[in-house]
Amino acid sequence: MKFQFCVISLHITIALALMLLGDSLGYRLIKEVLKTSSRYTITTQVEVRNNAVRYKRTSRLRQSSVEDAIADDEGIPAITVAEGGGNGSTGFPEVRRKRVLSGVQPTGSLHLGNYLGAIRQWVSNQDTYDNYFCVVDLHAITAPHDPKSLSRDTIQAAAMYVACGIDPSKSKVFIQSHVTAHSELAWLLNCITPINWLERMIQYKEKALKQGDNVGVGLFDYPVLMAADILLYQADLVPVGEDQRQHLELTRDIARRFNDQFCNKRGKRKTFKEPNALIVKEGARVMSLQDGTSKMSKSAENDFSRINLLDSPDVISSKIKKCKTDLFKGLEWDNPDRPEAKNLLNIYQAVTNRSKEEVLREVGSMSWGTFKPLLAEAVIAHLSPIQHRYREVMQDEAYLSKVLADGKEAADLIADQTLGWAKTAMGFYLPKAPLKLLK
Ligand code: AQP
Repeated sequence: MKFQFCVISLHITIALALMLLGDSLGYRLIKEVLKTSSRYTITTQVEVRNNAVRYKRTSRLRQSSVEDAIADDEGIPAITVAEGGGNGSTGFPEVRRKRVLSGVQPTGSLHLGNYLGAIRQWVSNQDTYDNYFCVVDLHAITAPHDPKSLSRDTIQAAAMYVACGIDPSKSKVFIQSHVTAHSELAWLLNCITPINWLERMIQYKEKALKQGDNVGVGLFDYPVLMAADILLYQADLVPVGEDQRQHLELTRDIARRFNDQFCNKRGKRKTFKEPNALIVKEGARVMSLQDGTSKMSKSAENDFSRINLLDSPDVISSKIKKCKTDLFKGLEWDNPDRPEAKNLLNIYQAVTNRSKEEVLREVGSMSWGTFKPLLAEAVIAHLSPIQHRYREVMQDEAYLSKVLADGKEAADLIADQTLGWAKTAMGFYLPKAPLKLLK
């Protein structure tokens, strides 16, 4: 702060000198300084809590926070407080880590594909990024759903994130519908997204075909809600598999269109950051146990097509025993005629944490009959500590509620701010009453 004050004073001195010399640059410089200083002077009190910075507002204009810099793509460094109170004891902002946003739909019990393709990778990147992981329950209702199971599936998914190793002291865990800005921003983005952009979405076409006559507008609009999820947090990176890549591209297009349409004046801050894909590891796509060419999925009718993370050892053994195989001898990875062999080897490699070469050396010459029990044993051993931790988390209701409440609070902070920027940029008349102070 002292430093800023000195810089501002110096600018004013130079500007006054230039004004005395009759130079219009002096006026412009004074204007710039006033503009810059207003950004800092409306912030009166900084507090760090739950790894988030909060600013008590003294102005109703907008909450000046470190996030201002994030959306400010004009060479201003993106800053925020890092985990554990930022740069030591002061708790003042430092250069922020790249932010990641991701989620899983509570459309049923989470399976090995969700874990190996998504959650496990979130866990391993947990110390590298600033993470926001949500259970995307608003997405879950884009297909016909059973109200009786939605809330159970939602809380179970949240507990499963923690059981799989998401550490709430490092990553924010929350439920999408608890942060109302998601729906609100989705509506704003709906109004600027051309229909033909959505008509091109492959996932919509595939899912609509599966749903038959019962296709709701929500399914069509799914990618816009996903864009809102990502853009609200000014996410830098979004972990995506091949199937979600088109949706991320659409998110970037929507962000660019919005910025071009509403933030095109010189010097005006862009509302949204264009996110990039965080490439998911090769081999992380887990295929159905009944068909090595289609992905393992929660909504597939046949429960024997997937291994649910909560399946008992007996169920896992039986599913692997009955999974589809082929008539070839031995096991191999790269034969295009053997998608099932590739899939099961991928799973074995992932749950044993070995290299391809090690796996091939161990099991390459095995028959299916020898390999299947070995695979079942490895999957059971890998999932056993996760299932144990899951039961602990589910039994500790107070803990889980606190995790979700803290996650919501942290998410609200950023989401409301972005939503405010979006509404301002679109020309909404915002409430004039002073905003409630953040506790
Ligand atoms: N089979 C899979 N292999 C690798 N990754 C997968 N993911 C899902 N299935 C696999 C990844 O899990 C994350 C969350 O997915 P989701 O539940 O939000 O949606 P989804 O991709 O549509 O998953 P499902 O299981 O197929 O759900 P339903 O049946 O409801 O549509 C994503 O990162 C996804 O890539």
